[in-house]
Amino acid sequence: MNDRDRRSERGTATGIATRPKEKTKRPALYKVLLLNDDFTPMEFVVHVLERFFHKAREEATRIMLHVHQRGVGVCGVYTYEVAETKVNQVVDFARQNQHPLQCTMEKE
Ligand code: TYC
Repeated sequence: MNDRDRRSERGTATGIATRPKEKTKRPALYKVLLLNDDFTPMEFVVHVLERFFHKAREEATRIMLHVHQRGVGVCGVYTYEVAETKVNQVVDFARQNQHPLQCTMEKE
């Protein structure tokens, strides 16, 4: 315990507020990635990007074509739990529709 803590306990602190010692850290961010495959219809991928990533049709189409041509692409960047939820929603929705679409996350 330091002098300031002792003064504070006795109630004789001078009332100068100090910042808490612990720094508030920004949360780690994760990229949600879509992977290309030969079977999932392009229109389904565009729909996924609209529905789960709130992309407008033009942006959704641009991302889908990028993944189609390059093999992988970023749908969005989120904190861990949000990214994990998006990945699960996409994979579940793809399976429900019998498409092999793959979605993963990666630390930024
Ligand atoms: N390659 C698919 C096709 O030609 C389209 C596609 C795009 C699939 C992006 C998955 O993440 C994907 N029908």
